[in-house]
Amino acid sequence: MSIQSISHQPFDDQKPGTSGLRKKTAHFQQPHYLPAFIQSIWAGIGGVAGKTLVLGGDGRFFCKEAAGIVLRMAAASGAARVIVGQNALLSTPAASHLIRKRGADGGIVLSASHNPGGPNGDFGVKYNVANGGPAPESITDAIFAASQTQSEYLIFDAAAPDLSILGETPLGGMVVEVIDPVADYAALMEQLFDFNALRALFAGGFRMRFDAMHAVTGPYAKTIFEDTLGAPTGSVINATPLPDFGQGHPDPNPIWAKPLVDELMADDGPDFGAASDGDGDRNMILGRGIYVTPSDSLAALAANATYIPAYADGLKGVARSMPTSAALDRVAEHLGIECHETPTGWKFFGNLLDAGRTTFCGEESAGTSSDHLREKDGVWAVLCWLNVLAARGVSVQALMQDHWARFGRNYYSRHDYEGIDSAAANALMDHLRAQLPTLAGQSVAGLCVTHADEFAYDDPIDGSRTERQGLRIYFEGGARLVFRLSGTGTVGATLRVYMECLETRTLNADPQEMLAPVIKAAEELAEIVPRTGRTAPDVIT
Ligand code: VG1
Ligand code: CO
Repeated sequence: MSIQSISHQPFDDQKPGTSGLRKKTAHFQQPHYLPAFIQSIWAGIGGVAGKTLVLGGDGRFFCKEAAGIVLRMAAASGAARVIVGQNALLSTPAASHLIRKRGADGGIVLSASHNPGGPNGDFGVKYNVANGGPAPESITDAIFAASQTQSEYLIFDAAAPDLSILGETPLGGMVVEVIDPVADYAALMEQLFDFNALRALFAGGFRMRFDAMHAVTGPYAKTIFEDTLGAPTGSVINATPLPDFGQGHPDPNPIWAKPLVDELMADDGPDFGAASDGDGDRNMILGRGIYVTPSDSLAALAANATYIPAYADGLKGVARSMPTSAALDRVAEHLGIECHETPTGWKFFGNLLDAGRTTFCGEESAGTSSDHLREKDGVWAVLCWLNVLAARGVSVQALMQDHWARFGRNYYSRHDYEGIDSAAANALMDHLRAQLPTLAGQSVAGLCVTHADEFAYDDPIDGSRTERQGLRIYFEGGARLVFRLSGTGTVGATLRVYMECLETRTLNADPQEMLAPVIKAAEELAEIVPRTGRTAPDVIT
């Protein structure tokens, strides 16, 4: 066995986006591409020698091969130990928990999250730091800088151990420790929630359907909901992780999880429905006859947190990404706690969580979590809902009606225009940006603009500033419009348009109808149709 040093041309496109580096699978499979990026990670974190890492992925095509490459490279560069999920599986929240529990220096998650997988799909690599959370921008910038000049990587020429077998195996001077990917995470969940109340809930005939979308949460959901809590077999569907996610799109929203939504909308549908994404950090929540938007789910959980044992003493504060609706703000005001507004991407919650300034965090894109780890956590969010429903003895529908009656309803929707021409998308944003200073006081589509700006975030803990995080237009009466370009796509540009309005009287209308004036304002201001050539969004959530 020896260490090989391989030379290559540097790559110029390895800038991590909102959540790691994502590219077409074939792009990642081209010679030297993945190893070059891994070597850049080692450079960006000040070397891997002597360090302990956690490694896993969402089971998508190329994960196992990629895990072998990471292991051989970690060994070649002197890492002490890599803790890896059996068969290279680990959900993103489970990886975050393991990093914290084992005191590891960091971790690598092989996933493109909600993006489709397979030879023609997407692949991705995320790096998490010692607190268990996504690497902050200072580190992703250092990784990118290294990737632009680096022309050599080190790799062990021996094969990595068989990852289907639990236990420790040496690889050079490094230890590869293959662990059960579910056990530690399931034990953590048992500490946070009232599992006896949940067992009683299912024993009483409560019916739930959890769609794992052929992605990584299947084994976690089976173990926790069926084996531990007694939900009937079959409550968890699409539970086996498949390399191509069964040719599906593992994004838990009403478009990609439509069969589940249809089932819950039936008169005799289950009491509760949920789905998770490729790497298990997202969640979608449904009750019989109702879809709960992620923004509302976050607000409702914050309002009911004290029904959950881990949060019985109340929340220290809450945080949401900027495009997430202000429903959370209304709850925070009522509770008298801080509510932080951060840029899109979980990495911006890390400092607030570490400093004890916030307990619950969430994003409109179906991410919700707490200070129990440093990622968003799909199964955790589902357990929160089940625990609250069990403690209050109400349905999802009744809980949300009660919530809106107390706090008002922030009608909310996001319209995505996917794979549009990058130059056209940038021109659209530039055109909008140029209008911002003069919008206040103007009337657009019958709505009066109160103020408009481009969001920049000053981190209250480390003082870092992050600019250009989305264009915001506020209207009289509490309506808001936000525009930003996605940082997770792999083809062209994706324009995201986020709309909300506040209603305190009409609580059960169709969001698209309630938001019609805001949608019209978005089209007028951004000239969406002429500039993108699209007459309708690709995805409406
Ligand atoms: C999207 C979401 C964002 C989320 C990110 C990663 O980013 O909008 O809220 O944090 O995906 O989620 P963007 O830049 O495409 O809007 V995941 O589940 O990939 O880890
Ligand atoms: Co994800």
